[in-house]
Amino acid sequence: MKRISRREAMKIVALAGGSILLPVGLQYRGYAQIANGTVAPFTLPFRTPTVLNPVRKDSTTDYYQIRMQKAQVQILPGRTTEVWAYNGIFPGPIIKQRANRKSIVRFINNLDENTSVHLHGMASLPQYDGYALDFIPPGYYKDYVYPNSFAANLWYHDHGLAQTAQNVYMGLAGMYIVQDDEELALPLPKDNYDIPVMIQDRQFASDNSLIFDNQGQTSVMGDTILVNGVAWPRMEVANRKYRFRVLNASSSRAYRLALSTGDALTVIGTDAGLMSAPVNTQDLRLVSGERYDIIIDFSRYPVGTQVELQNLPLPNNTSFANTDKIMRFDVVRSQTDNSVVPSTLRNVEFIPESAAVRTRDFLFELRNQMWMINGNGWDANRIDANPQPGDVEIWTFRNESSGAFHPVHLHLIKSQILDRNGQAPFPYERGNKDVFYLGENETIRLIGRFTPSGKFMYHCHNMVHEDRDMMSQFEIGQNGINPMSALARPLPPPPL
Ligand SMILES: [Cu+2]
Repeated sequence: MKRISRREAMKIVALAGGSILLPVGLQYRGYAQIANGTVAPFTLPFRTPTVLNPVRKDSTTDYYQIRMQKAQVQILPGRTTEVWAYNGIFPGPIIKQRANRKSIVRFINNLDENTSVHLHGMASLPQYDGYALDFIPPGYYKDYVYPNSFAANLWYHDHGLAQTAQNVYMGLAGMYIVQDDEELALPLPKDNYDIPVMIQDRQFASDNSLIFDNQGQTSVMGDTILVNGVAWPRMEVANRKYRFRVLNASSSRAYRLALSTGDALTVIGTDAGLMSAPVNTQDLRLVSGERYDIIIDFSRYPVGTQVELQNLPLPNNTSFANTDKIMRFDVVRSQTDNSVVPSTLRNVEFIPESAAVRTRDFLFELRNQMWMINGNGWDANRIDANPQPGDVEIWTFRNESSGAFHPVHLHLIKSQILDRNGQAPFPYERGNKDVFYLGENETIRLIGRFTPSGKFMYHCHNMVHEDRDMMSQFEIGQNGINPMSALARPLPPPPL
């Protein structure tokens, strides 16, 4: 944690016009907006990212274009911060799409880095899944095809081999929301009361530039919590229900969300869509890549109440002065609320254990200073699991260490947790998911149906671990589409 000397503190006070009295020797962080590199929690207004409009539409498809570029953005008071951003905004624009309408998204690389774009949670064909070696080099573009086959809260982010952590940290992440008629027909909070919440942690230098420090290939843990790119925002709300689509888009940090009032959060959806029924929970933990759809009912509070969204402690999360806070809701007005959280949300098919034709075991561990799965690192020429199309399998993930947790992510398929250390999963985890919190000394078993055919990655979603080298691949069936079969092309592109 950064501390400043008395002399530096006096200099800051002088720069601020001498109007702020700072107790001598007090750590400045959290006290006032007085310097670059910091801001007091709950002083900046909440905002949501821009929704991207398609360049054009036809009867089946919406066509989008996103340029990856360096940009200077205002994150903290004072100097701007250089980011590597989709369309130059941080975080990237939100894409909202209807289920079963196709998207074609052209990503243009105007950065100096290799990139690869993964739409996390989408059942994409292998050549559009953001395979780690399927680079869009600087000066190239690639058109990704997305089927949008089911409603869920997804996100697109960089997946370039060995540089995912830094590319995402510098800004390459955005949300992608797919909705279907069934979900839209539910009386849940909508429009201005349906809010995306992307949580990330960052560390800033005194000139407000981003510091990327992976602590010797272990984890990136920032001291500043950003929600939709704003440090610890303050959101004015009405005393009614809101829906929050929460995504942990941090490189490494996990969160354990809770309300300062001690009241329950109502979970209505997991990574891959709505749950069968809402679940109330006092707190909720989520690792990098995980999404939870939650309802907070502010009608419990009189106008004038301030409710903090807190981040409770978790092992192997590095704590700083204000990393126990995420954002604050200020109940500022009363309003009638016609929204309802139905007791049945969706018919989620739970696959019975008896349907599984095979079990596979995966050990996630640090070996010889490398993050490994079953003793192996990444090798594009090696396949570590080969289910046949339509097979139901049980995969067991083991973490025998107390020194790290691992967010395990499977591409392509959605699956369900059977148990964790032999116990039922948390009630709020009982839905379709694609990222699994594999905690310290935990063993989890999940069940999923592997279809359709093709070669896809699975890996730790602590992006520092993923980069070195906790990533492998499965292949469903034989002779599926090669992930490298739709390579990026040099600029300029033809019209979309
Ligand atoms: Cu890991």
